[in-house]
Amino acid sequence: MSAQNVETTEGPAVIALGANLGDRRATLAAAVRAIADLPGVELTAVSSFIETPALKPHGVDTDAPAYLNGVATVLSALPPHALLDALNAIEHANGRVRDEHWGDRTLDLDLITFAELQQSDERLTLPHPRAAERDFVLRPWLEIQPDAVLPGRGRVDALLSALTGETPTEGAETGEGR
Ligand code: A4P
Ligand code: MG
Repeated sequence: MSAQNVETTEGPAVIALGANLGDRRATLAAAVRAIADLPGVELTAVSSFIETPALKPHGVDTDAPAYLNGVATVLSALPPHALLDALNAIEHANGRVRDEHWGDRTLDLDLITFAELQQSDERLTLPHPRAAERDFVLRPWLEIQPDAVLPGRGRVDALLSALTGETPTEGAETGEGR
């Protein structure tokens, strides 16, 4: 196999799942099944689902319904934009309505990383621009991939400890992420 078609090369990808309306656990489980059923996509791991307070543009909102968040990893033969389209279709099938920015939602699927790609256009930014600041993404990701690295930002364990003030357990002395 030649490596000339880098754009369409199969890649490992990280998907963040969130829900704060309806039967959150059932919705996330349905989303995981739908991801696993996508042609060209192999589900490789799913984290546990954690309860997190809703983050709104003005800060944490404890009056809003809490989220259930998790992370799944896949091996995708779909290129990044096609994978994002497929994730949007799964959101739509699960009743997602886009109105308020960061509004409450039955299902949010974000593409956190696709291989080592660092790129941005009007539809897709990789890695996801806010992933490094979100413990509800980093913590479940770390659970299923302890050596995870966020391209351009460094090790996920170091990013999470910088965020929470917790000491990383081991091997996180990258000098990045402070
Ligand atoms: N887009 C660009 N890059 C990406 C990417 N890497 N992954 C574009 C997914 N989408 C990407 O997203 C808005 C636009 O981003 C899309 O048109 C897509 O092409 P959206 O899903 O329509 O809207 P959104 O999710 O409300 O906006 P956004 O900015 O993606 O919000 P976030 O960053 O996803 O935050 N609190 C808790 N506790 N848990 C949560 O999961 N989630 C959010 C949403 C807010 N607060 C939360 C949580
Ligand atoms: Mg989103």
